[in-house]
Amino acid sequence: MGFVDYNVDGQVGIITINRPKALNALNSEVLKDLEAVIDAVDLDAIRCLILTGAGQKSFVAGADIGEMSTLTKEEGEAFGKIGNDIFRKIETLPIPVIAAVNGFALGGGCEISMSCDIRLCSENAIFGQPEVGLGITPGFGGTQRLARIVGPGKAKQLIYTGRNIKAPEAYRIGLVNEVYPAEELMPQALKMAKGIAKQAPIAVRACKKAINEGLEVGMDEAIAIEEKLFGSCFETEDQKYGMAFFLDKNKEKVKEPFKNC
Ligand code: DAK
Repeated sequence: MGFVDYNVDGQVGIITINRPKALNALNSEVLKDLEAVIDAVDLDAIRCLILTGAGQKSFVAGADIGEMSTLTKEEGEAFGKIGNDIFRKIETLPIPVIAAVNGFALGGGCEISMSCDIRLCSENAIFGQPEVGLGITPGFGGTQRLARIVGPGKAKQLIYTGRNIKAPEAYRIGLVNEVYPAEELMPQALKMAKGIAKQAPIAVRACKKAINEGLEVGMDEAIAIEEKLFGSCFETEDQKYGMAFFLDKNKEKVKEPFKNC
């Protein structure tokens, strides 16, 4: 599809933003294609997604500055809403999404990576929210998600100064989970995604929901959310099989794949 490719490897879906001439910057067309690809993911078959950028140099170099430069206030708000709705869709997808950040993740690029559950990056990755240098605020959730991931102090420092950071610093402040040599990034992302896909899917989905929804509320409510989701796993085929397998003393037995029911 246009600016966004979609490939399947077993139970893992790989979404690639493919506009390398503009370092995969997000214009309206890219956002439209991205939404269509996400909407078309077969959630009965796919258990984990990887989001990456085409080429060796950039994950996503931000929202398209050329397109944004002539927006009116109303158009700017509308553009922000399109991006925010898609990023929120990624964040709340029932299955986990891993961002494989292969280079620049600036502005909207850093923001889309933060709407994913896990960020892995290459050694040449560069993260930043340079918007204040362009006369705007981060508009795709950057002020909110960066503060939640690295804490308000670090987030404010990065956003107010517009300073870009390299992979080791992103790792040190907890913005990325792991850093790999460029050629190992996709194999490692795939290995992690397949490892997730092997777990009981109902339980993995419940964990994502519990963590995301629990972070939005106070601890009492959060624990109640966890209790409900914990309870929802019982009587599923996967729970019965997973526990029966553990309790079976026959150590020769090989674990069957979970059935997602
Ligand atoms: N937009 C459009 N084109 C871009 C781009 C971008 N963000 N980033 C790079 N490109 C294009 C360049 O214009 C160039 O195109 P040609 O000249 O070849 O046609 C091509 O990609 C290659 O880029 P460079 O020649 O600049 O490559 P370099 O290696 O020299 O530099 C760079 C790479 C990533 C350091 C540099 O390209 C750069 O600084 N890019 C801009 C990075 C940036 O500032 N990103 C943040 C954008 S602001 C909101 C909604 C959303 C947002 C804000 C508000 N609301 C409406 C509420 C989000 C804002 C942003 O993301």
